[in-house]
Formats: sequence, structure tokens, C-alpha cells
Amino acid sequence: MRRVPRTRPTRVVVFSTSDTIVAIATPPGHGGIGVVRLSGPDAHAIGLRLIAVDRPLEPRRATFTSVLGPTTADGADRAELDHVVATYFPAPRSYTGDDVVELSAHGSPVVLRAIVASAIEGGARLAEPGEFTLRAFLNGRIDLPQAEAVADLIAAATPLQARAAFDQLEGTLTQHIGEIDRSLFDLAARLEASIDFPDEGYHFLTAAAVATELDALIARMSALLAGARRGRLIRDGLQVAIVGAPNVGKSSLFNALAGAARAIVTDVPGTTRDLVTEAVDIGGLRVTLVDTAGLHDTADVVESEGVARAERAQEVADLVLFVLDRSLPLPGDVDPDHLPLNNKVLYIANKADLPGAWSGRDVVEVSALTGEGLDALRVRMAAALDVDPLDDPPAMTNVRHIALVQRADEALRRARDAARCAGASLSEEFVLADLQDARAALEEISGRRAPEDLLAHIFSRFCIGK
Ligand SMILES: Nc1nc2c(ncn2[C@@H]2O[C@H](COP(=O)(O)OP(=O)(O)OP(=O)(O)O)[C@@H](O)[C@H]2O)c(=O)[nH]1
Ligand SMILES: [Mg+2]
Repeated sequence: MRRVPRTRPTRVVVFSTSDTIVAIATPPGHGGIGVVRLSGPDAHAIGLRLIAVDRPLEPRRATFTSVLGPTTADGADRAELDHVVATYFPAPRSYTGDDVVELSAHGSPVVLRAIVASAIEGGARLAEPGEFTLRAFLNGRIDLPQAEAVADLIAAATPLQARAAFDQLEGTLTQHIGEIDRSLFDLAARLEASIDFPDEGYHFLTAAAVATELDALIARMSALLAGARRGRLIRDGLQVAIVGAPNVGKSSLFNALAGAARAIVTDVPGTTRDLVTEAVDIGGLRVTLVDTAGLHDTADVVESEGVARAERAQEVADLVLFVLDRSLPLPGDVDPDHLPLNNKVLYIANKADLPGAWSGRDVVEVSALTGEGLDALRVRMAAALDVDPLDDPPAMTNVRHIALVQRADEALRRARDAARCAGASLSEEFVLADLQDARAALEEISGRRAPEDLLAHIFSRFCIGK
């Protein structure tokens, strides 16, 4: 058979809100409760068909009832599948902004799938990944950063990540961007008035006044960007590589920090040959620890590939834990008081439970075996990564937003510099063009001007039911 080349994407992105969608909203598997969510114009009608209730559901009231199986050919009474609590959220005051019905049954995949199947039989369509949240966006309930925050909140692995995501969901970033955008709109309107009424013989705005207003906006953007590095680390987490000579206890330290015997530990040098990773919470940050092969010259092909991988992991890491064995003399060329310090490396003197052969300034003494010094090490790691979990998370954490604010910031700086140099001969058109660039970037953040493929990309990160 001839294969027809695929021209359409495998997943159709739906930007319509005119049909009714259904999905299991709780995670796959067995649980105490499982929720099926219906959203769309027929949610209430389809929902009513599924349950043993013969009058309209009262808005926002939990109704205890039963969910019914499919109709049979002989017209016999439909069997009850489970008890459910049905709740109806009429538009627009629902999660999606559509009419929504939520059925909370016991968390049985069999029951939940049967409810979804009946809803589809009743006219609903299975929701695409992220489609409930997409509808909330399309219906204007939330903007794009808030929709992205839902995905971040669901995916959060540390309390700090969850807090940053929740702030964004609450609209912290939306508010900052909105205020800057409104000021830009206002300034652009006044500049346009200057262009439209040239006969008045004067500029509505002096170049100096424009520059001053732009300075204030640039300061606001700079404040947003100042927290961005920390924000990005909070959201995306970071990589910490554990490196050092063979047998110094890298894998033991890795296991101790991970709280599980993930990596193989033996007294044979060259035990670890591949990268082993594990996500841990260091001071509220999501850190991916990477255990590596001991760095040394070797003729063994497997080991030398391991060493090459270790070197690459060390290069890309946000922080390197360089492990030394404190119970053995250091190699002659290493002076423990003058280690090549930089803000990317922490030197660890491991095996502190054994008699020490040396000590050094700026090294963190630990015993991976007894756990001694590990808390201090975590504190040093958090400090080296320069992210204090006790501080409020910054408003911006997402590289997409950061890049767009940078673009807007550059456009405003161009406009400001033009206004500064212009004196009496201010060219409103030039300044306006830069202001429009800045506004376009800000509107791409909020989603007011987001292309469909961007939306598709963002919402495809969600799972079905979100
Ligand atoms: N006494 C003592 N022994 C330790 C400590 N940490 C590791 N060891 C021992 O040191 C040996 C090597 O430990 P590993 O964790 O496998 O060392 P590694 O650096 O991962 O070694 P390679 O993977 O071969 O490079 C094992 O026998 C461990 O039990 C420690 O803090 N104290
Ligand atoms: Mg190892």
C-alpha cells in the first residue's frame, strides 16, 4: 500500500468553543474521588442525561445522586453505575467560562470511563489536552500567563515553584504588563494627536516629556527583568553535577542528597560509568542532581565515554560539587587553601568520619556515610545558586515572558534615545513605531496577539482534562 504523506498535524488544535467537551479531570489510576468535567453549551443537558435527576441542577450546588449506565435496546431501566455529586456552574462564572457540569464519582477508572463514554454518546466530544484551560483563555476568563500558570502550578515540584505559579495565576504579572501597556497606549494616543493636528503649530508633547515618561516605563521593565534570572531558576529548576576523582564518594554523596540508594556504590574505583540523575528539593529549588564517572585518564572505552559525559555535565551545570577524599593525601599539585574558586564550584571534603589527611579553606566537610555536614552543604548550595526561597518569588519566571519583556524594553530604549536627541524636532512617527513594537511584544505575553501555533504549543503541554 502506498503511504500517503501526512500533511496535517497529528493533533488537531481546536479554537472553537461552540461544542461541548468532556474528559476525566483527575489523574489516571485509582483514587478516592474521580471527577468528570463537561464544558460547553450542552453541558447541562448532557449532564442531566447521565444522572438520576429529572429537574434542572441548581447552579453551584452539590447534588448527591447516581450516575446511570447506557440505555439498553429493550428499553429497560438504566443500571446505576456509582454514586456521584453533580455540580452545575452556569456560564460565565465557571472555570472555562462555558456552562460546566462536574461529576465527582469514586475514583474508579472503569466508572469514570463509562461516564465519559455516555457523555460522548449524548453528544459531547473528548477534550484535547489543555482544552478546558484553552476555553477559559478564549472566553476571556484568564489571559495567557494565567493559563501558563495553571500548567506550572500543576507541574510544580517544590513549594516555591507552586507559589510563583500561584502568584502568576492570581494575575501579578498580568497586572504589571497591563499597567505598562496602558501607559504606552496613552502615550501613543497623545503622540498621534500631535501628528494629526500639525496645524496647531506646536507639539502636544515635548521631546523631553516623552523621554521622561519612557524612563519611568523602562524602570518598571528593568525591575521586572531584575528578578528574571531567579524566577527562571525557580520555574525551570537547575542542574548540579557531582564530579571528582574515582572512589572519592560521589555516588555516596548523590545517594545521601537524593535520600535513596539510586547510584551503585562500591569500593572499586570506576564504579559509575554513566550519568545518573535525580530531582531533589534544595532550599525550595528543584535541583536535578547528576552523578558522574570519576575523572581520570583511562584506556577503557566504556569508562572514557563516561568521563567525556562527566565533563559535558560539568560544563552545562549551574553548579558543580567537586568532591575530594579528605582521608587520603591530596594530589601534590592541589593546594586546599587555594582552590580555583569561582561561583560555579563548591569543593567538598568527603569522608569526614575518617581521620583527616588534610583540611582546607572554603571546602565543605561532609560524610556521605554518616550524613554529617549535609545540612550545611544544602545551605551552601542554596547560597551558591543565589536563590533565597524565603524571598517572595519574582513576578516573571517564564523564558517566553522574559524574552518578550526584553524586546519591549529594547524598543522603549530606542524610543527614549530618539526623544532625548530630538530636541524641538521630535519625530513622533519614529517614536510611535518603537512604541508599537513594545506594545506588540507585551500583547504577545498577554495572548491578545498570540499566533495560533504559539497557543497550540503552550496548551499541548497540558494533559487531557486540564
Ligand atoms: N568512611 C566513608 N566511606 C565513604 C564515604 N563516602 C563514600 N565512602 C566509600 O567510598 C567508596 C567509594 O564510594 P562511591 O560513592 O562509589 O565513590 P564514587 O566517587 O562514586 O566512585 P566512582 O563511581 O568509582 O568514581 C565506597 O566504598 C564507599 O562506601 C564516607 O563519607 N565515609
Ligand atoms: Mg560513583
